Amino acid sequence: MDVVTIGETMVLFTPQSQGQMRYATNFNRKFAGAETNVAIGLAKLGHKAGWISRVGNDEFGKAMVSFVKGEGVDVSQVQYDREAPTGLFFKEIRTMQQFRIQYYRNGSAASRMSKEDINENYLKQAKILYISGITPALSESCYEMIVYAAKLAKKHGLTVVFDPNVRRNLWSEEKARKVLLELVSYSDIVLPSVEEGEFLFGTKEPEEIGSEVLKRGASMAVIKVGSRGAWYVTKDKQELVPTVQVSEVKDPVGAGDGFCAGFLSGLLDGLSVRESVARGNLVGSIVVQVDGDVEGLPDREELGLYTSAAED
Ligand code: CKP
Ligand code: MG
Repeated sequence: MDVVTIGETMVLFTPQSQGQMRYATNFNRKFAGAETNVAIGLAKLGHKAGWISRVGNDEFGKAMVSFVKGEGVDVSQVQYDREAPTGLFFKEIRTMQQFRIQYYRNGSAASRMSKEDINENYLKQAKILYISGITPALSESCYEMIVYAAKLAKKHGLTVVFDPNVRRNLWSEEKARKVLLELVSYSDIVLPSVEEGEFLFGTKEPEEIGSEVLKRGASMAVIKVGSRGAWYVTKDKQELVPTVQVSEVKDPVGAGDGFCAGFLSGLLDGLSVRESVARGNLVGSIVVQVDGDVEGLPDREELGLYTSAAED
């Protein structure tokens, strides 16, 4: 396994009409969750990715596991929970620029994950553990599990990659800041957006966000600065890697996960940090041009086409 991820994936409903969702009667049904968005992105690019989770023992849970498996991700560590349902969320499209997320995930099967869901032998054979700040917000047992998994990964020499993915509607600001900073201190690579960096460290300057991350023990921070691209900060070097401009953003949700998949794919291929960040930027820019969080993730062939177009 190249990358193992742990987290909740939900059924995603998107109204077929724009505007207030109360008037929507027809919805598209998809699946999304930061951790599977990343795992699917990596699998589509030919890497070996696995997903640890719990889903309800219900029709949605079964469809979701088939979907994620069909995208090439190992689902051998996904448990079916007989007592709790698969979580749902809705992406309300106000205007093409404005999206609102509504979760129905309280008490979901995934929120009942705990340390017992982590199989040490499975985890230790991977190169990278990817975690996000969403999982510890789901419940106390999820928080404990993520801390346990991060420590276990460190013990076995995996690279711990952490995307803070701040979700203010899941927990209080104080709790979020405290727990996310704790997780930064267990991580090797931290991938915040500039807004998340500001939330954690009180500064909008990518250089300062990067130095705060490094101070806490990580070896690299990559700060996503929206349509400007991403800044990477290591002990020896820091620079902005600009992204390609897109003519139309159809759906910005999932851009950060696309970035992460592209960036990790570059590192796994042995590219330089700069080249890996550029691949992350490119994948993020492709994702936002397609409706859905994973539907735009490119495969190798598509990535090649886009890469040569970006170089022209
Ligand atoms: O930060 P991103 O827009 O890349 O993340 C989007 C994902 O996991 C989305 O798929 C959703 O299911 C979630 O973040 C979440 O729980 O908010
Ligand atoms: Mg994000």
